[in-house]
Amino acid sequence: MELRIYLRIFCFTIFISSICFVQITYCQHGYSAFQKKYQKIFINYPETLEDNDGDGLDNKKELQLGTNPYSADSDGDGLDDYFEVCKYHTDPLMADSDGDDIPDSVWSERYEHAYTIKVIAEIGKPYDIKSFESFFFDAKVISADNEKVFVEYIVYPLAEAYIVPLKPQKYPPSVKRYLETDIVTKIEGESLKEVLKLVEGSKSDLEKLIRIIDYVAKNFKLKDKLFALSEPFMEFYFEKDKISHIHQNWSPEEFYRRYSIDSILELNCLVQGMIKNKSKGACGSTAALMAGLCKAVGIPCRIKQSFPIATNKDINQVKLLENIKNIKVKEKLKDGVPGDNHFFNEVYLNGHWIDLDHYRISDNWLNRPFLKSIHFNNWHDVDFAHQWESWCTISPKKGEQSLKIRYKAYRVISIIEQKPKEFPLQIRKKAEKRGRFYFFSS
Ligand SMILES: [Ca+2]
Ligand SMILES: [Ca+2]
Ligand SMILES: [Ca+2]
Ligand SMILES: [Ca+2]
Repeated sequence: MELRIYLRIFCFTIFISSICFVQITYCQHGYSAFQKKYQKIFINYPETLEDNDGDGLDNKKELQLGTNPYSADSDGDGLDDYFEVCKYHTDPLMADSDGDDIPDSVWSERYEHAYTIKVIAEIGKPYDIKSFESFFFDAKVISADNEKVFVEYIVYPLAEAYIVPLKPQKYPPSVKRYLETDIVTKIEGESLKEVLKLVEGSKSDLEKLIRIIDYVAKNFKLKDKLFALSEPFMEFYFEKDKISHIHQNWSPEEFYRRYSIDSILELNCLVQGMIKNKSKGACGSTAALMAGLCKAVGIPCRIKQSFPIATNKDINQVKLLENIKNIKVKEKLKDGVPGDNHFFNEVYLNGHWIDLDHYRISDNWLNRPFLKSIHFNNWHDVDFAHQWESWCTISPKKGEQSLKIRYKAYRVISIIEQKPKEFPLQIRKKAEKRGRFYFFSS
């Protein structure tokens, strides 16, 4: 019985990690599109820009849009200018864009102006309700019991973060937390010097980040297949600065026969070792690496886990996609799986958490334009490893010998396509004046 369970866990890990591995290997080759995109940004903006109200839109942009550069929420409706412009496509100058006497910030009003997908999902423990939201979607808990929670997600596939080099800003305390390091993400000594040298002379967080991405893309190699497929650092338990124990039960013996604990630590478990050896594993340890590097240069960074909106491996989920009429969106959703059961990062840039996904090294590390997955956990480093493990398994109850597995810690129940409301021509015209950051339709 036990052996069967270990085998299933092992296969599950291989299954998830192998997809990450394929993506990372694929991405080792051309990151020129990414480089070009951001080089262009720096050519367009040779100096860092001012953002007086810290809403993420620089003063010049606000002048262009007609919004107030001294107020994050020009029309006082509870939605920041940035989100009205980049995500909701409501009018940042009208508290009630469609004139129905309900302010734009009300849940049902926000998605009337953009093409969205409504997803209802059931999520098992452990979860952190605060982690459910992202730039690409909003999330609302519909109901909860002791074991699971039902969440309504409104996904904005056309949302696009506006990213320009801004003058450095102060971070709010809730964000500062993501600058702290621990044994996994700590970088010291020569490695720290190497990393700090990389960002010398950078004028903005964006510039620092681009240099770090470039450094990882050019220098870090997947150490070997077995490492890539096993995410060994998740199997270590840490207490303060020490390894307290290793979750040996969880690992197949084969793994430990081939690798000593020291070599696992040295090569792929701790960010310090990864930098020294220029090695990395699959998505989980690369996310740890990125978190360590960003924190070292003063950019708040966190590790995220996501699950796919739909999976073509599951016939019931394919059926759910029948509701999607937009062919492009449908195809994306189908092909987004199951690799989006995935770990990546969010960086705090220009006043917002922005996706930083290392598997799209070619052009979309930052600000990936279409979301196929839903975030459901933010992790602060080591908590991350432990929680992931408990998400896959249930600790044995008293008297029970072995761990139980929970493969389906989440389940998507429905997927509904929502088109923007048909607005009178007058409203549309006014909206379209605001250019590409405003009004999109399907
Ligand atoms: Ca601003
Ligand atoms: Ca503003
Ligand atoms: Ca507003
Ligand atoms: Ca508004």
